[in-house]
Amino acid sequence: MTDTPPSDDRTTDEIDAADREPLFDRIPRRDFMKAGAAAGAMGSLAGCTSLLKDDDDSLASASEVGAYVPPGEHDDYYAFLGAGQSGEIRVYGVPSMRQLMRIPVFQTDSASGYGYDNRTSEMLEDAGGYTWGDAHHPRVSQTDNDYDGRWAFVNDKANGRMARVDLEYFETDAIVDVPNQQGTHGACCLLPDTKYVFGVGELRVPMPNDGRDLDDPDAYTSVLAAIDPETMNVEWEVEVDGNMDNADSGKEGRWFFATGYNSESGVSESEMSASDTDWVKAFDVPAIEEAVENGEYEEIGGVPVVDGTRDSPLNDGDRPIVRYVDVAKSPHGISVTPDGKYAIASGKLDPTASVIDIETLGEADDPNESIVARPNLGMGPLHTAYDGRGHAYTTLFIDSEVVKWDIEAAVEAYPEEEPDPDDEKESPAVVERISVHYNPGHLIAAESYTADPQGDWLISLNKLSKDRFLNVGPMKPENDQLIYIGDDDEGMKLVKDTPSYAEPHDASIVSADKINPADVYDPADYDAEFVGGEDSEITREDGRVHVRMYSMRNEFGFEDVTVQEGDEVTFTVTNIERTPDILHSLAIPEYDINLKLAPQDTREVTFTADEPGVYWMYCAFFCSALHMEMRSRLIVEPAE
Ligand code: K7E
Ligand code: CUA
Repeated sequence: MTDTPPSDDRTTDEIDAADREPLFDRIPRRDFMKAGAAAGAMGSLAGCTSLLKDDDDSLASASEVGAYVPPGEHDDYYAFLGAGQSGEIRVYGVPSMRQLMRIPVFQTDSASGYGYDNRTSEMLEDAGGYTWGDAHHPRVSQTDNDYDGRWAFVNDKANGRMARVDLEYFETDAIVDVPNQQGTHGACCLLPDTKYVFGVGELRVPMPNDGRDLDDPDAYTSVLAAIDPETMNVEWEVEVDGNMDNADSGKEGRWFFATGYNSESGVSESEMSASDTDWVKAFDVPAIEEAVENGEYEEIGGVPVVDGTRDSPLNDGDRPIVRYVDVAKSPHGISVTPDGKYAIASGKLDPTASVIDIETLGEADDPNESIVARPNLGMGPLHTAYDGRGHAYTTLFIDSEVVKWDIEAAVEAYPEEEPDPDDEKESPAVVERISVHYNPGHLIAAESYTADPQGDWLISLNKLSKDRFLNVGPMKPENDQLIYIGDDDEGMKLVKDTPSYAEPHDASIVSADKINPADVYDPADYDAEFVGGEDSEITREDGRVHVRMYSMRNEFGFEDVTVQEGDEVTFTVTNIERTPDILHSLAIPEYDINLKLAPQDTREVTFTADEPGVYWMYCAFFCSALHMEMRSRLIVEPAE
């Protein structure tokens, strides 16, 4: 962001200040001074934990605002967090902010055995064989613009994938490696009914990326991918100009929106941020489907790819497939208001948000006529959430604030002509601000992505915690802060700090009664063959050994399993218990095997017994007083 070469001894505050410099001419001087003074004050108080005290009226205790959930009681909401480069989805209870579960998606996980049994390791292998991912945007499926509790989808920004998590079992059940997409960034279901899951390609690459056009960046493109949520098949893609970034769906089944930076088609930072404007791309989904039906596409990477670039003939007529709306430079987040009226794109490198009137967008000849407000919010607006009472809440990355503003007030205040760039006023639509700690990325309010947000809780997903927690070394936790937004008169209240492991991005908060997880598996729901209490057997054929056995407290189906060195061995193991919460596992030391076995679940693993010896197969979940004794021997006899 700066031309000054970084020196080794700058403080974070100095770096923050340097980050502001290139924005200086784009933001009101008064706000800059204020922000600078705040940064200075923060610096002088570094290490001082009394920065926020009881007399700070932006604070509330958990019990004051109903955030105290006593031991043994349940939360009102599930929050599903895309845990960034940890590759997983994390599940919190809200408002307690207790971490309830981690769902591995793009990474293997030793506790749950994810990536160690045949089914999940083959799924990861078929999806490209990558061992990590960058999970940003977990979006829960909806029917009629409300959560239906079936699935959560999440993108892999690193390796261009989309995954589906089954919310009956809270486990990843499908991953697709999206063709023609190097980084899948934005992710969202087409609403109201989750007809598609969209993966938004961020990085522009040659099409196809097979060695052609290596140094011809003008020929690179990014694509939007429409994925069928049932089959996880990529149905079609649309090629566009410029990078894409975040995305959200309209509520009516027609429009899908993606922000984008780099309308310049540059490859360096200065090239990518040269222009003062970039686009929000509005995809007209039925018009694209019609083009696909009419065969107006090219097949690339096995997928029909429709040309949605600005010069495309498909954007020529009176029903263009993609409308390019000019917005201030490098917009980042975009989200559609609960009533479906507006799509709001946050400026990132510009202190404003652009409010697009969706109905106008469909009618006007010039898509730019659909911009109906551009409130000045503060420095580094990234993402916006809603309370269902007409307010928007936007994170300000550089100012370390959440700003609450009134959407209709911003529309009323918008001048007919272009806003004056020297206008120093913060938007009159701003209701209040609250400091967060520090540098928020996404924020999410309860059911903000539906037509009916709950309006009580908001989580600010902050990138830095600096000195707010005990020092744990150079890599600090992130800080997920719970903010109460349920009382417009009293204002926003900061209730909790929650340290979290790198690095939550987006989240979805869903009312607890809309998610119905199972307690035990239903064998009809999986392919592996259920091995009942009577069915244990060992079959051998041509160097292949298949061991079918049950598990239960406190035994496996066989006390000993003997195989020959070099045999290919398959274990099919069922936990035959029906008691909720009693899990077993089959861990085989030195063969790198760990199958998690939840009640009524069956897992399979295949390996080559290439090391003669005795291996104690044991259960790794502490399941009963005789858990230590729950073990059997794998005996591998040396080859003759
Ligand atoms: Cu802003 Cu990937 Cu949604 Cu992160 S993106 S913050
Ligand atoms: Cu079964 Cu421990």
